[in-house]
Amino acid sequence: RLTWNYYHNLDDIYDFLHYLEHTYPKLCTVRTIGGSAEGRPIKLLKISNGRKGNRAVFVEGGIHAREWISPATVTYIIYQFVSGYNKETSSMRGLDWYVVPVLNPDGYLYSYNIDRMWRKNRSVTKSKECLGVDLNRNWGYDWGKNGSSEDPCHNSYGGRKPFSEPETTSVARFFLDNPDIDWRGYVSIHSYGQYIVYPWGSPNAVLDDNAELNKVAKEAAVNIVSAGGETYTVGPAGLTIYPAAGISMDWAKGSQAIKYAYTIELRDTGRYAFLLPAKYIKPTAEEALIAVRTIAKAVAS
Ligand code: 0X9
Ligand code: ZN
Repeated sequence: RLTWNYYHNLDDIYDFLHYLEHTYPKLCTVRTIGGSAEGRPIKLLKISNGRKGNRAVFVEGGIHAREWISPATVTYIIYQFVSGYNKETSSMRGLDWYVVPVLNPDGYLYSYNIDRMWRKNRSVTKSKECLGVDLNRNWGYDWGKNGSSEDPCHNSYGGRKPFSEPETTSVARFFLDNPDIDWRGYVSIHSYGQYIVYPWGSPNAVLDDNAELNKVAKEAAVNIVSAGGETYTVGPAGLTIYPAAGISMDWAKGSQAIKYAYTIELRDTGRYAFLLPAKYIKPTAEEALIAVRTIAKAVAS
């Protein structure tokens, strides 16, 4: 079991996934979809009632090492969902969920034990001095453009080519290997800033379905406030936060044609920033759960 009163280490998070599979065998399956640069497993939890024809949503957490609230929130969401499954909305239950709570296990461990502010993975680069690729600049859509760096010593280093990293490749390969999954949603969970944003990450043209994606994001933000939560700013990512190319959300939208692609930047707005105290895990995760439920409703309808 996990609790949400403090930030857990990687082993606890992975054990928790196996605990869920053991406790809810009809709903939960754990799979290792690949390995990290340092050889750690990348684990995925599938939540499904097994019905044929379900649409699917991919939820990705922990791509940035220091954003500890992301894996904490993702594990909270899956626990609330699975443990209260029968009371969940029919939209939630009518979807198959594919969840990777920690896409950057090496980075998470490094941030947890050695350098709290580490962001990237831990892969060896062309520079002798600097390690790590920004996994949210390494995806194969618009790679290397706006807001990514060619300097391995920079925090937004995109890698030597698109999908140079085993962490991003593991997700891309999972999609390739499973052509029958009916992907309709992709949610990438980060901190901080309190944003619910959608493509594009680099400010190209406005999407054809901009109005639809905006409507769902706004609805999520309104639902959060109605539940007594914080304010979340909504809009296209590149214009609302800053331009960033080679991000997972744009790959989901642009390369996989997944309609409802979102990035959620969790609490806060800068007071504690990446060092969000653990007492805020539960309220933050509750807000994210509301957002995910709102997106699920749109995906299912
Ligand atoms: O820079 C990122 O990858 C994300 N922000 S973070 O502080 N969590 O690192 C933003 C990704 C969303 N896309 C854009 N802002 N374009
Ligand atoms: Zn991030």
